[in-house]
Amino acid sequence: MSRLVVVSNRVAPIEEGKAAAGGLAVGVQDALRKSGGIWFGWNGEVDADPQTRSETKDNITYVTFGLTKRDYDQYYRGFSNATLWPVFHYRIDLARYSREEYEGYRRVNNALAERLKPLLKPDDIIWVHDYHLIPFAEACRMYGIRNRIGFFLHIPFPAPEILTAIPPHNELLKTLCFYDLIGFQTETDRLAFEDYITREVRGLVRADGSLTAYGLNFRTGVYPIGVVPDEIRRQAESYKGRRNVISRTADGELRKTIIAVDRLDYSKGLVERFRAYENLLDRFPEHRRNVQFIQIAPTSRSDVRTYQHIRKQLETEAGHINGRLSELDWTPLRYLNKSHDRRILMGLFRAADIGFVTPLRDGMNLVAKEYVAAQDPEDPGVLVLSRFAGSARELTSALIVNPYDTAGMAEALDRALRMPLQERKERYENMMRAIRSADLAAWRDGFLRDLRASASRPTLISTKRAKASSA
Ligand code: GDG
Repeated sequence: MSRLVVVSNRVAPIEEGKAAAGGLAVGVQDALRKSGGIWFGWNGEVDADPQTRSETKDNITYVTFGLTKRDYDQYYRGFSNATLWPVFHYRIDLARYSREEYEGYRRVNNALAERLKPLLKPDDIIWVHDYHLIPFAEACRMYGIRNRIGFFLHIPFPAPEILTAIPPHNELLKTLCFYDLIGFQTETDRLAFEDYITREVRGLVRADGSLTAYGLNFRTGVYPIGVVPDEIRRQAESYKGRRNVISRTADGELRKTIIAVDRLDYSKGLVERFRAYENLLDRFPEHRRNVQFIQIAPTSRSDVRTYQHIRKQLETEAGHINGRLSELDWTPLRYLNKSHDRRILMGLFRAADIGFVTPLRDGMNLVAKEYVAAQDPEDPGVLVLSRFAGSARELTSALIVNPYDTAGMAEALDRALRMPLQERKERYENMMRAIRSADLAAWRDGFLRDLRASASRPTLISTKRAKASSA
């Protein structure tokens, strides 16, 4: 079997079973372990003189490097996270565009391709992850890399009307078409991409699903990322600390618990969620004192300005709710702005009566699937899920809500709090069927099968030109 080379912005910690390892890291590690290969990406360090490090464990070599401050500012903090992330999540209002940052983004992608080239064998297949690396395949072709290269977009692909807000959208999309296979989380994302290709650049979509645009031939596919349900259930069952977390009412009853876990990001709809919870307590006062809401939201990308703003806004909102509604023996909302061990999270999911997952836009949202997989089949909780999460396409037995509808979300919470056991079980079983049939292994194997089946590309551009554009 040919070796696998994974390229992603960040390389996950090397120690196996590390608490922080999320779904993507587990899936990638697993795929690499099967065929052996390289995981290539940034080590998270910013350094004046960044070094490349290589470490081999069993059949996987981890090749990581640092970024200079300029590369970090332009490629990571700038174009990736201040332009692409907000626009791809439909937040043009939060996006900024700087030509220098875009050039930095292209420069870093070129430099990474140049660094990867000497590590490759002719029959390696290359799997590239996410929006930081859209132009990576084009850069590889410029350096004469002829291997099969596939790309998976973890976040949504926006409608063309939104995408075209990015000034170099056409150039950016052209670079994307250098991949042999482009994978999306949902059919909606894939159709948005096809819409751009057919309407903006008059590309061709053939009956067999292959596409031609900008003189390039490539394929697309839908590969919803999944979880490892049995492992989640084991982790959830092994957590013994829930007694300390779920508080009791004056009568000694366990309080109904609503749980939410997100990276602190404006796409996750946290403010809207807090307001919906407040609306529940105002309109259905019988739940007061009998319910608690635990929101875990570890800080992310804290040096991007819009992230500092959302953090302040949430602190204000949480303070407002607790200040207005708390009693001496009841705190309605517990907002924890720090990360927790994965086993604890899975245990909390199992202990909670409601998983409240309401992003304004999300490629998939693994938390929704994790919450369901962690439940006790004999007494499962209820998932309240935003229609704008990719996972809502599969988890149709959740209570589906619109995160812009505060009153509607409060009503869904009320319904979930009252839902009889039989209905909870039926919904849970339907969702588990969907989770099992599209688990993490299905995502990985489906993508790699299609990538292996695709034809590798000839070198299109001379190495001389590549050197000039990466200088
Ligand atoms: C992107 C896309 C897509 C969260 N807090 C802690 C913690 N987590 C874990 C969760 C989950 C993961 O992080 C978050 O995954 P999500 O899918 O919910 O969201 P993003 O981080 O935005 O991921 C998303 C995903 O890529 C995969 O393709 O689904 O749409 O935006 O696994 O449990 N883990 C630990 N401590 C925490 O405090 N250990």
